[in-house]
Amino acid sequence: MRKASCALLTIALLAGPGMAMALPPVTLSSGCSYVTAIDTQADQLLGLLSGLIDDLPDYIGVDGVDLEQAMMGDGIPDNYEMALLGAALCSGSADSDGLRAQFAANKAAYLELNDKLVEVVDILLGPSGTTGQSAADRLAAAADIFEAAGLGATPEGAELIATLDGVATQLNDLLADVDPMIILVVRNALSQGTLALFGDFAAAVVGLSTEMQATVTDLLADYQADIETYVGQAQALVTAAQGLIDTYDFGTENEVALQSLVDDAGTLIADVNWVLDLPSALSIYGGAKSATEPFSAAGDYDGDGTTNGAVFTAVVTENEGTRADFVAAASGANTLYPGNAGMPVAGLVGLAFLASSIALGGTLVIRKK
Ligand SMILES: [Ca+2]
Ligand SMILES: [Ca+2]
Repeated sequence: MRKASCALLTIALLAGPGMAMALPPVTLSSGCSYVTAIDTQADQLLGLLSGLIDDLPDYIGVDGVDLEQAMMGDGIPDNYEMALLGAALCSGSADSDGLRAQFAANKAAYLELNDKLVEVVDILLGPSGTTGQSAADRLAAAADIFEAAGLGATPEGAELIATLDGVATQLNDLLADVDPMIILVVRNALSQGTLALFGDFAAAVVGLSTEMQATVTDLLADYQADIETYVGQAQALVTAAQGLIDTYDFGTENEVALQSLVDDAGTLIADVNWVLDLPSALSIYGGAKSATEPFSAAGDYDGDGTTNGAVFTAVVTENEGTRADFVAAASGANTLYPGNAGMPVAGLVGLAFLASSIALGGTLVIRKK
C-alpha cells in the first residue's frame, strides 16, 4: 500500500463511524456487471412506469431521470451517480469491500419485501389460485359467529361485532374502487417475483444518498400515519378477538376459523410494520447519513474538496464529457479533467510535462520533414 493511502486509512479509522469510508479511484468499464444490471433494470422499470406516469424521462443520458428529494433532483442525472457507484462496486480494491457488503444487505432487504407483500396481498384478497376467502369475507364471518353466540347482548360484544362488520365493509369498498385489472397485474407481478427482477437497481437507488432515500420515504410518508392508525386498530381487534376465543366455546370448526383469522391478522400487522421500518433499515452507501456520503451531488467521493456536483458541471455540462469521463474525474482516477478548479500542483506539473512532450513530438515531426 502506498504511503498516502496508509495515511488516509489511518485518518479514516481515527475519525470514527461518522467519517465516510475511503473509496478507491475507479474507471467505468463496459464489462462492469453492476452497472450493466442497474442500467438494464432501470430502463425496464421506467418502461413499465411510463404506462402509468406521463412524460417520464429516460434513465440513460444527460437528460435522464433525477429522482432525489421527491423528484426535485440533485443536479446529477441518476445514471451518472449510479455509474460511479457501480464502478466502485466493480473495483477489485479491498476499499470497496464495505460498499459491496452494504449493497448485498440492501438487495437482500429489498428481495424480502417481495415476500412480505405477497403475504399481505394473499391475506387481504385470499390466497391466489384457490377458493380461499378474502379478509373482508372472513371478518364478516367472524362477526356472524360472535353474533350467533349471543355476544351482541353485551355492549362490548356488540361494539366488536359492529367494528368487524365495519372493517369488512371498508375493505370491500376499498377494493371495489381499484380497477380489477390493476389488482390482477400487481398480484401476478408479485407472485412471479417481479420485484426481484429490479433487485440491483432498487438496491443501488435506495442507498445512493440521503436525498434519494427521501424520495423513497416521501412515497411512504403520505400514507404512513394512516397505516399506523390502522395497524393500531387491527392490533386492538386481534387482542379482543383472541380474548373471546380463549374465553368462550364457539364450537371446534368456528374456533379454527377464528384462530386462523387472528393469526393471519397478526402476520399482516408484523409484515406492515416491517415494510414501514424498511427505509430506516437500509444503508446509505459509503458512510453515515451525513454530508460525507460519497455519491450525491453534494458529496465528495474522493475527498479532494470538489463536490461530485461541481465535477459533473465541469466535465459533462461544460465539456460534454461521457459517464466514463465523469466517473474517472469524480473518483479521482483522472485529476486532469477540464475545468478542475481544485487541480493539485502535481496535476499542473503533469500538464506541463504533457504540454512539453507534445511540443517535443511536434518538433520531432517537423524535423522528420
Ligand atoms: Ca440525481
Ligand atoms: Ca471530489
